Amino acid sequence: MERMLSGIKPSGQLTLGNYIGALRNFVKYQDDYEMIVFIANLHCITVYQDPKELRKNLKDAVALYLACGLDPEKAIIFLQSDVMEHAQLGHILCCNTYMGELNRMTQYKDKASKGETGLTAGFYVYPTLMAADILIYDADYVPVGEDQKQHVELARDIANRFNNRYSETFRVPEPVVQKVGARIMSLSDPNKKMSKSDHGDKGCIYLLDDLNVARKKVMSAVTDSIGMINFDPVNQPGISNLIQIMASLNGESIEKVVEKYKDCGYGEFKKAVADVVCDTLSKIQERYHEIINSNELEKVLEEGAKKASYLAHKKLLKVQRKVGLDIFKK
Ligand code: ATP
Ligand code: LTN
Repeated sequence: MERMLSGIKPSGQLTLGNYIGALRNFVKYQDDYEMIVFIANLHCITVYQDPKELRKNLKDAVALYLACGLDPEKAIIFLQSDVMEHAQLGHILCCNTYMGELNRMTQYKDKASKGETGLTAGFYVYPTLMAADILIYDADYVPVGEDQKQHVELARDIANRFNNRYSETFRVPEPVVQKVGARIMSLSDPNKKMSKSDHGDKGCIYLLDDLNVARKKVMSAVTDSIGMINFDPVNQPGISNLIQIMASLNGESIEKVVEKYKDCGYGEFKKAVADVVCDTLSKIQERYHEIINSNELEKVLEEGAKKASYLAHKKLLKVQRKVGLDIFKK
């Protein structure tokens, strides 16, 4: 069976964007692939996190993984920092990556070009740790949102370079970016991605939002004065975003949604979107409340870390041998 791997940073509460762009797909994939999913807590601390809040976000993220339907019987689910080999391989890959490559990574480039101060070295080498996450398990496919594709491409370059330098070692992974829902936008500013680290953004729907709050956010989504339900992300970014949310959650095509609602006013359409969003959230939240205070979370993470460590350790030893770090064979 081919292997698929992905991770989410718990840098805040998980959002509807994370669900549509990532989690929901992981659940589908777990039946057809050997699925490995983890909580990228090491990536998360590349930007300072309040420890208490981070711990809460981590726990909620695992509970939400399960609440959204990830099944520990089918997928390996673990916390990144529980598998030490990620950071160790990260260092070795860092030594096989050029600063020029890291300078070109959009996530870094954007912040650096805005003159943002206080960027950490961890943030700069973030893509090499991500490459380690992927390559250590020989993943065939990496489902990510549009914004992360460049990082998977770098992981491919690093894998090829390493394989050429030290002989065949890593499988070269393919990014998988879905067509609909790869970039859900903020409801208050549809030109900006819905992002969990934009704390206090009224246009961000959190999976654990009170249903009335979520409904209000949809009802006050920024639209336009054109007054027609069209899928036109350039001229009607707000309405197009709502169409995309509706299509993703209902499993319908964009065209079908447009056809169905083309004669509706914006208010009526927003109400229909709010219904679908609230229905999705209420199912997730029901399951979340069942598991958040059970001992299921600890068991899942312990079991997941055991399985992942076994695979990661074997691979790291192989890499260390290739690089010449060992003296005696282990
Ligand atoms: P941050 O604000 O900390 O950058 P984020 O919410 O943007 O976080 P990530 O942790 O970077 O999300 O992403 C986890 C996964 O969810 C990735 O595959 C990412 O592409 C996807 N994702 C995140 N936000 C969206 C979105 N608005 N639309 C679609 N997919 C998204
Ligand atoms: N950088 C990713 C999270 C992430 C990831 C990974 C995704 C860390 N390691 C490995 C896929 C594979 C993000 O910000 N979404």
